[in-house]
Amino acid sequence: MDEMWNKGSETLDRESIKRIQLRRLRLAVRRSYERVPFYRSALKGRGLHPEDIMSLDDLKRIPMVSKIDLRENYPFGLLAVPREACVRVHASSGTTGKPTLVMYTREDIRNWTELMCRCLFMSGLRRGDIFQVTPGYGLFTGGLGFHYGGEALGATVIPTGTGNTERQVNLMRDLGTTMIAGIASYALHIAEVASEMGIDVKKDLQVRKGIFGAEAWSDSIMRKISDIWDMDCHDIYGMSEMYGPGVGCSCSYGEGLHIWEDHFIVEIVDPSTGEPVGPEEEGEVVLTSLTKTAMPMLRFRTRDVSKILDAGRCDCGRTHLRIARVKGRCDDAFSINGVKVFPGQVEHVLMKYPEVGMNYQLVIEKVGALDQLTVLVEAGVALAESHPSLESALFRELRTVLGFQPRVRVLPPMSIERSEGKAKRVLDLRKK
Ligand code: DLL
Repeated sequence: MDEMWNKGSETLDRESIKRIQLRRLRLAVRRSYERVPFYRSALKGRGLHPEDIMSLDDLKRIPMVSKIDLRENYPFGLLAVPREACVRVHASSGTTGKPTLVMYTREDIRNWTELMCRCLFMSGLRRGDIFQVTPGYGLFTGGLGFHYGGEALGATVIPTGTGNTERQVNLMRDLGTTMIAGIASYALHIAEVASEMGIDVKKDLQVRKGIFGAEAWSDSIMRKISDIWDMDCHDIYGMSEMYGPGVGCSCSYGEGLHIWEDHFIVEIVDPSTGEPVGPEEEGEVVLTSLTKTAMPMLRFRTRDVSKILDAGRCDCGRTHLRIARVKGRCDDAFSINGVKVFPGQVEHVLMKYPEVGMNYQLVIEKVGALDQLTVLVEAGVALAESHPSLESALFRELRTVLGFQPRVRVLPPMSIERSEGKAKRVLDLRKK
């Protein structure tokens, strides 16, 4: 049994969770109907009145919302409170065109902070820890989300934000940072920069705990980060539309992520039809916020691919259901001559090889009438001359996993461009 930040809420029995969910869902639907014209007309369009929501099963009758609805109602259209009641604005990262903005009341910030405390505590953060927050501060929810959680929990927070990696490493060494939060690919980049500075992250730094998220990262990347840093790693999930990071997190048993069901309802649907999939089947994650006041979100289509794991009790003692680690986004998957590929499938193969370095990129082009996938992968620092044998080993395994023949090119370390935010893994030149 794990220690917990909020044992009462984290170990609620199933009946209590359902009761809380129904009460909060009915309230959220009523507030949305009464205060947000967009929701009122969407619900009316289905012939639904808030009083029709009598059980959790009725959730299915509510129409789903997507990022497009947020953009169309930019900037204040989905507010369920007067703008004056909002104390914070964030935006979703990586969007093209109009950003999708999200707003928070004081109560929202309080709830978000509570969820962050649960996740951070679950990942090992304690009073007395020195906690370095490396995701960007600003419109991205990563920096301030971790910051507020870390402070409320009572850790000493270092708000470095992203970038200036040498300074990050110097601070880690000088202040004795014990835990870091970040985007998974950035944890690998920090280790590379440290090694160029002559710093061994295992021996010279005291960072032994890490919490990462914001992009899909495979089990093998997690193992690589754990090995390089000698660190206990946790996976945290979330999105701006649901406060930010903190929707769920992996516990010390590491089997998927607990989703805080007293604040969110999770559904998994078939991305093409929107219909629920069977138990433990993979599909698109759809989330309903139960406590957000400024911008309630009813059945938000995340585009993320996951599945609900066995809802039985986890050995950590928490009762909130678990979803599998997010595999990617429905729109990340690309098709090579009709074969569907998730970048994570390739990553999983690459990271099994210790000779493989920190970074990779998938380039897709048209060669004549056919699609061609080239896997660019950096060699680890230690690899000098055996590129051809690594290339052919990777080629053989990728061919088996993917079912077609990709090209594989092993490049020198540090030759693929780094990004300070989420990594850009796929370069689809067919779209240019
Ligand atoms: O990325 C919030 C966040 C910050 C989460 C820091 C975790 C850590 P957005 O910029 O709105 O918010 O992007 C949300 O990122 O729909 C997923 O596609 C992806 N994502 C977030 N966490 C994970 C994760 C933040 N643990 C989008 N695994 C989501 C896989 C993740 N994908």
